[in-house]
Amino acid sequence: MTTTDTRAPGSRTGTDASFLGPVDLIGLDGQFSPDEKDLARSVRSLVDEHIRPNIAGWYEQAVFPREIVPELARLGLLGMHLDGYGCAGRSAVEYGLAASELEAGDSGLRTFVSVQGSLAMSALHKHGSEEQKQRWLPPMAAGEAIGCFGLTEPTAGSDPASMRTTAVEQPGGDWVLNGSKRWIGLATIADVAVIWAQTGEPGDARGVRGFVVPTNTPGFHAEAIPAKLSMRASVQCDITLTDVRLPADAVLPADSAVGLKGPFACLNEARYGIIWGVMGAARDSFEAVLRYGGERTQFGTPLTAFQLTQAKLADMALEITKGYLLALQLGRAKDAGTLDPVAISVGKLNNCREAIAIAREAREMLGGNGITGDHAPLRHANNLESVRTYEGTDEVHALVIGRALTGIGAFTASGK
Ligand code: TGC
Repeated sequence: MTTTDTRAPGSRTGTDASFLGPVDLIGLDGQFSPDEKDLARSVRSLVDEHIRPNIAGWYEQAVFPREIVPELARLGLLGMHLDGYGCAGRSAVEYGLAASELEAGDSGLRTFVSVQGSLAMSALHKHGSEEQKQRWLPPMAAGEAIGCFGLTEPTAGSDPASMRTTAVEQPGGDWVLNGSKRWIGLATIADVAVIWAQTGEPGDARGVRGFVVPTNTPGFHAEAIPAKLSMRASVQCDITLTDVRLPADAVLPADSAVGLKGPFACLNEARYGIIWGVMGAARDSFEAVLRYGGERTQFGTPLTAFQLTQAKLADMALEITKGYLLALQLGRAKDAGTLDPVAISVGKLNNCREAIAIAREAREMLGGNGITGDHAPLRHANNLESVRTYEGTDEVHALVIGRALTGIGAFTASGK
């Protein structure tokens, strides 16, 4: 038997005005401060005004919309969690909410903010000299300079310690870099690249150092990776470095940047943003199918009146709610300075896995119409293929969690 609730979807008692929309059945809204919600709403307005009307076209034509960069800068979203140097100094929770709203628009646009802020700017902010920070951070926060972060290589993805890019110190102190990087977001449009290179013996994780490389340095070449089936409104690139000569002061000098813990500290920032971001894509997929299901009639009944549809919507809502709760727990810990990298792995693995399942389920519920660019879920699902892979695959994060649970590293057959 079908009973009808005359209230609109999402108008349940206590959640009438939840900024998270109809998915918020447990009053998550009350866990956020007015400032946090205001920030989320302004990012949502930016997405509604500048991204939603155009994203299907950008995605189809594989265009990264550079014109969006000043808008992101105007809201203070570039390096927003950093202090000083023109950065907004926002909290981790605010940063997470912004990532979530941006990714409700498209993962590629959220990735721009992550690569610029969490990777390139964080590397400079955490590990750079005062001169490096003064030179690059203010224009990067203003969107006048774009940065990229080169860690991954054609043969070194999950295992960055095996990188082959070398930096050799010359008599007189200059450095010469040779090698290649792959899957580097924004490299073709970047003004500056933070390149991680081996200064010691091959495979020596402690020999890895970071270098600040203006992309107009002779020998630096970036090329966009063509024919992607995911993150099409975003740029990922190959970089080749051929005898790139840098002055002595191009190295990131801080002790925190000596060895692989230098780039990993930046990956923690980007992984943290993903935990929130992907829940935005999941929420947008859920809302798309909730709307569609209320309008689309089959067998004389709106799809949302079918029990199987409601069961799927309920499962989606549970996972989105749990995903936001997890993100919020980690965000509050980050703001308190107590966030452990293992907890970031928990969030990244869980929320990516659930978000992609939700986006795929939403596509299925849209039927044939769901494979067109008129509906977001398949675009989200395709994008999330990249998001679940970059910044640590599911397997890497499962093994980080496994090591924390058992005390045994199982990354290699020899049990490292
Ligand atoms: P191990 O090699 O033994 O450790 C090296 C040092 O790093 C420290 N460390 C961390 N520090 C802070 N945060 C973390 N999350 C850290 N993980 C490790 C570690 O304590 C050690 O420090 P020290 O002082 O002893 O030298 O590494 P491990 O055995 O701990 O880790 C193994 C594993 C597999 C987990 C790690 O290699 C890993 O996370 N691999 C995945 C790498 C990854 O996520 N790659 C994606 C990079 S993203 C990119 O380049 C392109 S996408 C971005 C774009 O769009 O441009």
